[in-house]
Formats: sequence, structure tokens, C-alpha cells
Amino acid sequence: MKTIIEPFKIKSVEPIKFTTKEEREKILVEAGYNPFMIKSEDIIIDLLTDSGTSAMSALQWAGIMQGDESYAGSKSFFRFEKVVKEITGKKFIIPTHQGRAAEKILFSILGGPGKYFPNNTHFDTTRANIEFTGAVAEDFLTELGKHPEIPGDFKGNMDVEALEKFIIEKGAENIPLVMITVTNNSGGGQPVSMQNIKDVRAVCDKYGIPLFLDACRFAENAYFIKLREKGYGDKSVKEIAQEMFSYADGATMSAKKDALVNIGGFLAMNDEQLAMNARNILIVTEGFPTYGGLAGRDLEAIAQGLEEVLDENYLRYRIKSTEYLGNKIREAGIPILEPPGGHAIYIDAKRFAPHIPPHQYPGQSIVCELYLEGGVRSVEIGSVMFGKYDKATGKLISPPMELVRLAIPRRVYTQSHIDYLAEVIIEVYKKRDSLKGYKIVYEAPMLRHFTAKFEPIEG
Ligand code: P61
Repeated sequence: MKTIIEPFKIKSVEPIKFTTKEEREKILVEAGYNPFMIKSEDIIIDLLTDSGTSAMSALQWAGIMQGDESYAGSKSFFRFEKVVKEITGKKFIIPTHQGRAAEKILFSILGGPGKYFPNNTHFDTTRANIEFTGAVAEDFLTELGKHPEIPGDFKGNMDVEALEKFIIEKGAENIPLVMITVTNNSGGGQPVSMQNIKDVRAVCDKYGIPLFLDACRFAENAYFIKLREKGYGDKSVKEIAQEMFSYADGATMSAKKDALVNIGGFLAMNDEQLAMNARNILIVTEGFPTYGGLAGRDLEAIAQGLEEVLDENYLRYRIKSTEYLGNKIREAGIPILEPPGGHAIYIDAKRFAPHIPPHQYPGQSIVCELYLEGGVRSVEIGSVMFGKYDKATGKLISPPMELVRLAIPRRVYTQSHIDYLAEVIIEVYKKRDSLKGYKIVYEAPMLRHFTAKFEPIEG
């Protein structure tokens, strides 16, 4: 087979500024050892996130010029609505400025003390929006998904038995909805199978609970189903995506991922009363229902992006190029979460730096070292992002995995960028025994990873 090439030509470029290791040492100290605090111009390869970092296509930029900026009834809204309806099959489509705005609206209607929201794995903004209302967010990841070293086709699946047990225990009346996140971001960008979505749907039907998808990476999930699940090889990715949505009553979406745009999101649902309530909040917090916190041009770009993301040449390149990075560093002996995810490679920090205990943040240590070595920005997904303190003892409760995420922006980097990246990671791996643990010297009460400051533990 021939090399899978980037399925695009580059028309507009953005220069990368190069820094020296000495410069980066200083920058890292000034940032409190937190890459979120580094200026993007001081980064060589930025893998902090695949969210809002996509390169838009010529047609999306053309759409930007065609945006109808009318306050109400914008033509761009109707194009956006048509495309989202076609993919999701939902009756009511509500634009929001990004994913968490959709979550905020949904959970402020359905949440509150005494309510429970199960998910395969809640992303941090979803969890934060649920907990902010006083409700409880619970994860029900399948057992296989908790073992980074064991490969599997659908490690994002939900543990359906555990879900049903939980529903019986807490009472269906206290569970306003069940969510499935596709692909499972916090669990390694791993896909959820169609069978699992159907099985969760059956449990929801049994207890009369609606099912919502957190659909940020629905196209990548659909492509994995095409590749890996029996009976889907001959279906188009669009048909598969439509089937995924057909089992759900609604969805939240951050268009910053699989809609290939820099800003945007939406809520989709079939329940008219819920949609009315959501629109009422939307008007207070986001804007009029035909723009919802976005400009008309953003709606055009989302509509175009949603059409492009379902192109199978694009998806083949996308999934294969992430896998390419995974294969390259695995061959050098670097422990990664297996198999490679759709949007990111996750380094298994527990096995990479086993001498650093979770409460000294092994992932953060690797993140800092990758920056020093090659100007690479990555993000810790472990005890920094998800660690909680025990109320009684004040001790850190760590999540099951300590990961470093290398999220690949869509259509931004070429194969030689990825080759450079692999060289940097391998260089850091060679000196892994010298990596130091870190302590937190400042943290905010919520979503602390954004602004926390760290110091290395000497000695
Ligand atoms: C990311 F460090 N993800 O992965 P919004 N659901 C899911 C997401 O992945 C997601 C959202 C909802 C980001 C951006 C990000 O602490 C962080 O449009 C599965 O970002 O509001 C976002 O969508 C929320 C990174 C968000 C973070 C929060 O990089």
C-alpha cells in the first residue's frame, strides 16, 4: 500500500517561531510549569488540544464571507440547521457558542441536588456543569477501558450492567438523562460501538430515561465503527453517524472538534418542551435562537465543516495519521494507551515514569519535559485534571489513569511535524529516570488544571 498523504494542499500558512532550550527553560518557570500559561508563539508544535484548532477549508472561508449577519432568521442559521438535522435526525437544533454552553443550558434545566447523570466518562466541562447545579456526575466505563496497556476495538464503551444497577439503586426518577461521549475523550479517544449505544438505549427505554450523545467527535467514532464493527464495513460514515444519533433523544456538540471550526456548538433534541426551556435560557445567556452566541459566518463554517468531516478520505487520513504517531513511539518502547485513539495519542505516564507517584503528578512532569526538549505543548490528563481531595483527610484521590495527551489538531500538521514530535518524545523517554515529581503551589477551586502553578520537587 502507498503512503496515505494529507488529502489537501496548503494555500495559507502560519509561521512557527523557534525557541532555544535555554529560552524555554525561562518560559516554563514564568508559566508556573503549566503549559496552559505559555504564549502560543512560544510553542513549536501545539498539541494542547484538537478543540478549535482545525485548519478551515477554502469552502469554509468562502462561507465566512457569505455569512448572513441578520439578528433574526439568518439564512446561515437555516443552512446550519438543515445540515445538523440531516446528520442527527433531531427536530430542534439550538446553536451555542461552544460545547460547554450547550451543557450549561441542558444541565441547568435537568440538574439540581438529588439528580444523577451517568456517562461512559464525563469530560471535565460536562462534569463541572453537572456538579455546578448540585447534581452528581457518574462514570460507567467498561472494565477494558480502564487498562491502558490492553488493546481493544471499543474501549470507550459503557458498562451497561453497572449502569442498570445504578439506575435501580438511585431510582430512574432521579436520573434525568444518560449520556454517552463519542469518542470517549477522557478515556483515551476510544470509540463506542453501535452495539453498545443500542444496549444503553435498551436500558434507558426499560426505565424511561432519555439518552443524549456528547457528540464532539461523532465522525471519528463513526469511522471506527466502519473499520471495526461487523456489518458496518459497507455503510457510509454518514449513514453510520445517522444511525448512532437515531438511538439518542438528543445531543450536545462542541463544533470545535468534528465540525472543523474554531468556535461553535449546539444542542439537538426531539423533546419540544425541553427545547422551549433551552431556548429561553439561550436567550438570556447566549443570544437569539437563530444565532445563539455565534455570528452568521460561524454557522456557515460549521455547516460546511460538518459536510467535510464525513468525507471518508479525510477520515482515513485523520485516523491513520494519529495511528502513525502512536506506532512510531510504541516502536521506541514508549508506553501509550492502546490502541491509538481518534484525535490523540495518550502516553501512559504511570509506566513512563513509574518512580513518580500520582500525588507528584508524573503526567505534568512529562508535559514539562516535552516542552523543554522540543517546544511541544501537551496536556496532563490525570491527577492534575481530575484529582480531588478527600474532604475528611485532605488527601489527593487520583483517577485510575495518569496520562499525557498529545491531541492532534485537524488538518494542521504534516507528517514531518509528526516525525519531529516523535523524536522529541523519544529523547525525553531516554532520560525518563531523571524526571522529577511536581507539587502544586496554587490552584483554583474548579477546573484547576487551567491556572494551577507548579514547582518541581528537588532531590
Ligand atoms: C479538549 F483542557 N474538549 O478535549 P467546549 N465534551 C467533550 C470535550 O472533549 C469537550 C467538551 C465537551 C476539549 C477542550 C477543553 O479543561 C478543558 O467547546 C468530550 O470546549 O466547551 C472539550 O466543549 C467541551 C480542554 C475543554 C480542556 C476543557 O481539549
